[in-house]
Amino acid sequence: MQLTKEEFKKRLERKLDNYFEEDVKSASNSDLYAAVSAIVRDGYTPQWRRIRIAETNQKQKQVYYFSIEFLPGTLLKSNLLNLGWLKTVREALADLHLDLDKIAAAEPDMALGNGGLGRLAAAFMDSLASTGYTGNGNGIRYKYGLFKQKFVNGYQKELPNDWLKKEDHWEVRRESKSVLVRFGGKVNMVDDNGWMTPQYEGERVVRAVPYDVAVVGYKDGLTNTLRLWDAEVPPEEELNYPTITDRRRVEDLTSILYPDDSNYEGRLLRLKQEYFFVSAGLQSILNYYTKDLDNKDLTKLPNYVAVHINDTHPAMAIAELMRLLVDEHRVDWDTAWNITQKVMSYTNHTIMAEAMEKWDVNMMSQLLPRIMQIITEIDRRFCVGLKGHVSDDVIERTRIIKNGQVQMAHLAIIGSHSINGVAALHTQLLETKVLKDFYNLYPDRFNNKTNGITLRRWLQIANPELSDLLDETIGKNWRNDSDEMLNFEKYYHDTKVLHKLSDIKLDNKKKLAKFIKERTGIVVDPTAIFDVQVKRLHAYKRQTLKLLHILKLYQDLKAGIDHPKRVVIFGAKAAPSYVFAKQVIKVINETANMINNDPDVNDKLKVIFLEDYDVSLAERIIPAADVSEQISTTTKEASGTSNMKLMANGALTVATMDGANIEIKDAVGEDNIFSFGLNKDQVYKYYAEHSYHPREMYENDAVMKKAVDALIDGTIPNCSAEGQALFNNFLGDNEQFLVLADFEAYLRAQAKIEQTWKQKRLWEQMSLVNIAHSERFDVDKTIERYAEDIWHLKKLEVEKADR
Ligand code: Z15
Repeated sequence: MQLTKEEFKKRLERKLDNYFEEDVKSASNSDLYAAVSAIVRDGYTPQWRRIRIAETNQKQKQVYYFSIEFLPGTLLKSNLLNLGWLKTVREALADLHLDLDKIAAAEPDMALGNGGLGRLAAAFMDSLASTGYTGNGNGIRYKYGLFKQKFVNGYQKELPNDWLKKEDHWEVRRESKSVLVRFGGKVNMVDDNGWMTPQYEGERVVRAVPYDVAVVGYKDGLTNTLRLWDAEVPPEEELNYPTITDRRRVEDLTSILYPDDSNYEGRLLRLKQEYFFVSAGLQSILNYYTKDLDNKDLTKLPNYVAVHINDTHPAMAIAELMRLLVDEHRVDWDTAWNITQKVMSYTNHTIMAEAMEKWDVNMMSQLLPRIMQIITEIDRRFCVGLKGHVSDDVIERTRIIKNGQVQMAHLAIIGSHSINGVAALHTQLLETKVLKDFYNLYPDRFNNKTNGITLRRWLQIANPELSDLLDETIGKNWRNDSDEMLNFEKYYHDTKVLHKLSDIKLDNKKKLAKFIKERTGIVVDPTAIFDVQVKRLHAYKRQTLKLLHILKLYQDLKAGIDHPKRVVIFGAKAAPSYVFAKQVIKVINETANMINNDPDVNDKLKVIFLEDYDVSLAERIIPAADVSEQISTTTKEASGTSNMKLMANGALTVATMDGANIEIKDAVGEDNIFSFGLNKDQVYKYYAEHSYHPREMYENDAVMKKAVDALIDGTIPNCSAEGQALFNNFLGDNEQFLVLADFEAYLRAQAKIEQTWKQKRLWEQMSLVNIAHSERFDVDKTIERYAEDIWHLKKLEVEKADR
């Protein structure tokens, strides 16, 4: 039954009356948000229940995506879209003189992730439901999401993100599915009727309570579950937690999301978090398998269950499943190992050494004595198994425990049947460099799965005008079948369509300009080039290279050299403990201040660093971008996904040949992208030969010298210490990210951008080609490949959704 406008209005009145004793005229946006989201919940709840029953009846294999981060953003509009209600509800509200966008803005952003990795996990959830696979998310219900970023005097300050303050409208507490997770204590193995069984002494028991969030698939899709675990004192253990401090320690387990992206800190609390959600998730899977499915034969587990390990954070799942099988279900080791390997698969998201998790053996032994024993045994058997077959060097390099540390990536690889990278180049580097030894041992386990994005969110929700233009030109079916977006290329010579495209972009830029004015007080010209770099702040992503380009433009403008008008827009959070990243923020903010207030610049250049970049802000910025900055040091960005979102919205990419940028170039052709910079062989040559000498480059290139010197010669006010830090970094022989090596090539690419910008029609044509080819990065395609190659899933058969 499709919802009509009239029916919606009726339901809205009823909800407002029941919940708040308000009517549509008196209700606040946050009341309205609560009422509309309640209607949405009523809309999917019956199907959610039906799907769960169908799953159990059909006993189809299911995937459980284990991830320490999920970053869905807001859910109201996306749930409306997926239910097929978005248009009706928007119009019904408009009839009542209400604005859906304003109501939706009252929803706190569910920021239980840092960046690409968490956003990918959320996209996978949406896609599994939309493509019809039963996929479950397994993660942590952090009380505080990723910190809110503020700038004070140009410095980043972090504020807690208390997203649950107003209660979350999507989650359902499922106390009956609670399980117990054990930490610490001592373990003794005792013989129990011939089975060596652990006896625990003095361990602490924590109750894991799941909060389920419905994942509503698009149109006729499924309604799946994202299960997030919270930690509580078990009612039967109250006496063991007598003080408030004791209790708080339990609650603290799930209280904060570690704010580091691609950077590992060996904190005990983080290790606790990892084990907590892994153990809870696996226990609930086995409960379902043995009780709901009534299956006693655990050797068949791989026919029903796939567990995916998203980066190494959940890699303990391998040892924990072994523990549950061997200790609790009394499966012999070899059989259990066989089951485990078939169940587990692992995605690697980075080749950077500083992101590789290595846990201290002593720390792990104290916190998780039995898990440490099991990992030790896995490691021992791995070494024994290889002895004599490969050199001892290879064994030493690949074993799990080394120098008193547990190499989590090694555990993940050894215990899984599939290891994938997230873009073609990334997988190739894993195979030939970073994980070469493992690739030689297990070539069949390695495969590539290039990342994807939710086009539903980034086009249909974030850019409705462009979506309408696609409807008018290629018809509506691209909304169900992204392949059809390729037909948009047929309009390459269609002047009317090209004009419309540029009108839509201008419109989106006006909206962003208005937002920028509201947030910063700064007026920007919507006809300028909107040049966008949005992503975490990280040395390897090289916001610094953009900064040097800005300084060069500024110096040109001061010297009377003209450039097309440009607004550079940054969005980026730095990990609170990442000193260099924070220095970069300070210098960019001071540079922005200087340029935005310099009358000589005459509004030709503006630099806008928007605070608190998150999914919601991305939805405002990305549709308004002309230029997409994807300028990481080649080999360092595993894939990138903002590159895909920006492309889908018609931005032209300036790109190093890194990560998925290469595949974007393959898709659009080299004439439709501005590629530049060192290739991977040149990068590795610098590292191998220690031949990078940035000071020589700086001394021999007057333009570069002038831009770099601006950091230390007093040009930029109020940041001499930070400017000096950047300066020293750029000129050091061990500067790994090779910023100066790419400077000149980057300037050339930017000059080409300026040239192209002046050819309006060509620009629009390039933009059109980018939009058309973004179909290649539709996350549904990525998910189909995971489902087929790694998880071996079939689609659930359900009657067409009755919503
Ligand atoms: C993270 O966001 C990514 C990798 C990591 O190892 C961690 Cl800990 C966090 C990112 C990659 O940097 C990015 O290139 C990739 O697109 C994204 O994961 C999703 O695969």
